[in-house]
Amino acid sequence: MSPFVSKTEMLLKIAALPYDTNLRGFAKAPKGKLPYIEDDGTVIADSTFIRWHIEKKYGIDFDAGLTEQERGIAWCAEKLLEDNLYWILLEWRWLNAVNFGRTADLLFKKIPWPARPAIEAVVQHKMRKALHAQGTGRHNPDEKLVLAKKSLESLSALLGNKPYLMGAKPCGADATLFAFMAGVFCPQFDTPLSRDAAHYANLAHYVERMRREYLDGGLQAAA
Ligand SMILES: N[C@@H](CCC(=O)N[C@@H](CS)C(=O)NCC(=O)O)C(=O)O
Repeated sequence: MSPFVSKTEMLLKIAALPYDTNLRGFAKAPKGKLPYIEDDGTVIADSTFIRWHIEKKYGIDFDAGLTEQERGIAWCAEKLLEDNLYWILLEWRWLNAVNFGRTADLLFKKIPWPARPAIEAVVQHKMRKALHAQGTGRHNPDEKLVLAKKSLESLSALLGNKPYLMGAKPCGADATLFAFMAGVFCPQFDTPLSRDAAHYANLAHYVERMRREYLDGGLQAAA
């Protein structure tokens, strides 16, 4: 449900660090957003700060073996996903009636009527406001699509025939690429990109490869 949570779980998997998930933590999120982690009493919020915490505390360099230039490219790709494509995906997931219905069925299934429609309306209002403030919400559907396609085409070109984003070994940005592409190609959600998966075959295959290699049994949380 959340690419940032999936990214963090994938980082923990790549680092081979054990962890437990807590699906009821949202109310206590220090920045009002997921993910955050608690590690030996220290709370760290935001997937990027979590990554740096893991690297510092456990002596891991997710980008080991990459040149400075490659590290720069990986960072740019990651932030393209998190700070640009994310907003378009957010709109398709939360403001498209069919996709929102499926999301709400997963997230709000235990909330009884009449509270559920009220909560759904509040959530959608919040998303719409955030999208408008960030700017993506001001583009028309064709403009959003052309931006999303450009991002996917760029990522597909960057990945090319390599097994991972920057070469033969996964790097930090692979956790992010996996998380976002798993969302893009998730069969439960209908988007112009998921309908065009064949056009981005290397990215779709990449998701399956990462899933096979790291998730056997699946991510622990569907947060
Ligand atoms: N920069 C943050 C972004 C986290 C984020 O946007 N999380 C979303 C879930 S995908 C969230 O918790 N949204 C709740 C809200 O905005 O109220 C990170 O990298 O962790």
